Formats: sequence, C-alpha cells, structure tokens
Amino acid sequence: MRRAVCPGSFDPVTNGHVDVITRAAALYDELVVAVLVNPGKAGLFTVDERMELLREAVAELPNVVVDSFTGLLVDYCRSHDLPVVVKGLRAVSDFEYELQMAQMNRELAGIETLFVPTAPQVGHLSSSLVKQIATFGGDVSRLVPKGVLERLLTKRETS
Ligand code: COD
Repeated sequence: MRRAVCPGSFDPVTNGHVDVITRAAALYDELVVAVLVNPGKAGLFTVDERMELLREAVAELPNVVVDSFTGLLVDYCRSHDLPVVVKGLRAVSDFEYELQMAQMNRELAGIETLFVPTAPQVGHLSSSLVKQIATFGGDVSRLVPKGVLERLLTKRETS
C-alpha cells in the first residue's frame, strides 16, 4: 500500500492546500494530512479546529485521513510508516526553504519529498494572507473552503 503524508500548519486550510491534497490523494492509496502541534506558537485556530476544518474540506476524498503531530516530522513518519512527504510549491522562495527541509528529512531518516507545483489559480494563497484579509473585513470567499469562511466570519463577529 502506497502511503504519504502532507504536513503543515493549516491555520486555516485554504483552497491552495485543498488543491495539493486532492492531487496528492490521486497518487497514493492513503494520504495522511498531519497538522503540526506547535506549543510555542498560538494560531488563530486551535489544532482541533484546524483538524475539523480539514476533515470538512476533504470529506469527498475517501483515502485522506487527518491527524496531528508534535516534534520532528521524520519521527512521525517513522512511527506511522509514511515514507513520503508531499509539499506544495508556490514560488522560488518556497523552493529554497522546502529543498533544505527535504534534504534534511532524507538525511535524518531516508524520507523522500514529492513537490507538487501549485495550480496557477491558487498560487497566491497562504493562510497568513487569508487571516489578514479576513481580519480587516476583506472578502476571502473564493480563497477558502465554505466551512473555513463561516468560522472566519464567526471569529470576526465575536472578536
Ligand atoms: N499552493 C500550493 N501549496 C501550498 C499553498 C498554495 N497556495 N499554500 C500552502 N501550500 C503548501 C506549503 O508549501 C506547504 O507545503 C503546505 O502547503 C503546508 O503549508 P502551511 O503554511 O500550512 O504549513 P507550514 O509551511 O507552516 O508547515 C511547515 C511544517 C509543519 C511542515 C514544518 O515546519 C515541519 O515539518 N515541522 C515539524 C518540525 C520538523 O520536523 N522540523 C525539521 C524540518 S527539517
């Protein structure tokens, strides 16, 4: 069985993430989407909220499971028998950082990385820009899944 992991912060999941996850899911028998639990960095959404929003966003992809992890990605990969990491690439700046991590993950544990080039229509999307636009009342309805949009609007109303 071919398995891979798509790791990230997903704070929150955007249509860019969904594009990469959808395309990666078509290449593997099982794709694990793993949310990093970073105790040193509070996000807009809790890890549980991020996982719930991801599950809603990938509900139509039967071979995708959502999980979370702490610590090193390679340790999670080893303990869950996941030999491949899938990452999305938006720009040269992504590539430089992602290449370094891919090389390090391979050196640490022999984990391979597959890069999926972003689709042009979502190449400008990032969770941080979405949060910034939503916080100041901008329209992000075309940038995020429906469930995320609803949560962002609720958070704005209650803050
Ligand atoms: N189009 C295509 N891809 C996209 C888009 C888009 N619009 N938006 C995001 N992506 C891709 C990103 O390039 C990334 O591959 C993935 O989606 C997740 O993105 P984010 O922003 O949610 O998550 P990141 O980049 O903050 O996640 C970083 C990790 C958690 C994967 C990384 O920090 C990690 O592995 N941490 C664990 C600690 C560790 O092992 N450190 C040592 C590394 S050598």
